[in-house]
Amino acid sequence: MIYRKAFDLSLYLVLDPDLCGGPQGMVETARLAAENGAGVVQLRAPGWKKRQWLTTAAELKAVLDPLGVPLIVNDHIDVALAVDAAGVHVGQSDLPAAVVRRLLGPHKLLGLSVSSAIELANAELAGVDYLGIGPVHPTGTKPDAAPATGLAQFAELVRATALPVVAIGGIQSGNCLPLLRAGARGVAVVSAICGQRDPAHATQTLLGEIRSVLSPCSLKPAIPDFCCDSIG
Ligand code: TZP
Ligand code: MG
Repeated sequence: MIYRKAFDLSLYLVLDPDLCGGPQGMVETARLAAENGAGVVQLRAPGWKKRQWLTTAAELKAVLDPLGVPLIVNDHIDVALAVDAAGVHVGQSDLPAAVVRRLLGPHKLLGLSVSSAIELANAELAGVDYLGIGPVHPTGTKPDAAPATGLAQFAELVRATALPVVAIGGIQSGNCLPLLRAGARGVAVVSAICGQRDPAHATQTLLGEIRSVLSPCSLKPAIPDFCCDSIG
């Protein structure tokens, strides 16, 4: 499956090992979210050793592949390639996007985090498929996050790029709509799903809100290449 041709950013789950209660909790949370409509799952575990990344990435891929949900690996292109993940997501202090694209080849997804107008202006966007912009709201999940953009600056950043944007940071059911109306193609959440008592229900609630704004063609289509975000 060449996910780069069709990917659904509408609800993008970023996993957190602490909130999920460890690797097995991450796999279970990913399964519940994917079964209930999350369009992308990212493995993110800043404190982990590489062997743990590899093991959990392989387990996640085994769960997500049959559901047709792409697995994105945060930061570690070697792990992504080793398990044949759908793609990689990098931030401002990781390998540059152009280097990652060269190593990844043309078919895998590549996401880039941006938190300000300066970062966006300086970003090398060739080969990048989507931007994660945030934190939009203050978040306790990422202690080293940049200051929150707020809605108005987020909207400006979305207007300043032609790439599809997923909003991240402090997003939960009840505050998705203004971000989508500002042009976000979807929302990325950690704590709104990870560590929730009922991740399946949390996923459904978020998707209900998202679907009230996004057109059906922004959502995962029955025919994969028909109307998701796509390139070429
Ligand atoms: N990048 C920017 S904010 C953030 C990341 C990974 C954490 C978002 O977590 P939450 O719990 O959805 O606010
Ligand atoms: Mg990073």
